[in-house]
Amino acid sequence: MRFAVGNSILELLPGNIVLQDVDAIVNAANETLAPGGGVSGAIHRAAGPQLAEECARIGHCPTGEARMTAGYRLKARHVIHAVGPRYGAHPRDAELLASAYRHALQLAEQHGLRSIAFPSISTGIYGYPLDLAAPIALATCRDFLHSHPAVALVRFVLFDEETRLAYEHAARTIGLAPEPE
Ligand code: AR6
Repeated sequence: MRFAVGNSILELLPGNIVLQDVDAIVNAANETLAPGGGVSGAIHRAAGPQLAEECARIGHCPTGEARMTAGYRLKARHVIHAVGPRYGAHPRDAELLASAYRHALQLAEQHGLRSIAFPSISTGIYGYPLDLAAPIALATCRDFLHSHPAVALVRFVLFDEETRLAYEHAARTIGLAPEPE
């Protein structure tokens, strides 16, 4: 499913983020930037051990922020490690989740990257309810693209059916109109 946002594209795609041929893929990281389970484990396995070495040199990233590394053995040239909140039903969760997406997008733009692929940050091990996280993720990316047209493509790579359906539903609820297939 694709949505036009100004001259840019916001896209929802089922699949595996490690296979994406984009300027940067985003990792759902933790504050230590150490390889974890979930999408982080998959990205580190595919990129090879140099990715964890570069992450260890950076050392830390606060929740709601992001850091960039090379992509090593991945097709993607860069990995942007974004740290979403561990869900605790706190009002600040929403702010921190939006901030993690925004930081990742800002890093991409600052480095002249034009295409970026996200997983659904915080909705796995970190327990953020999908029906709450999906509209925040999509609205944050839509708003960023409106004001930063240099980023041409934001793709959400949705690993399972439940996540894909939640994002498609959220796209409708925030008023994104799909382009004809
Ligand atoms: N491609 C795309 N999405 C994936 C893939 C993949 N290959 N594998 C899993 N997902 P999670 P979090 C989806 O748990 O909730 C890590 O260990 C998954 O189905 O990876 O932000 C970190 O080190 C879910 O929809 O990230 C942190 O400690 C989404 O990716 C912690 O987990 C995010 O799930 C972060 O937890």
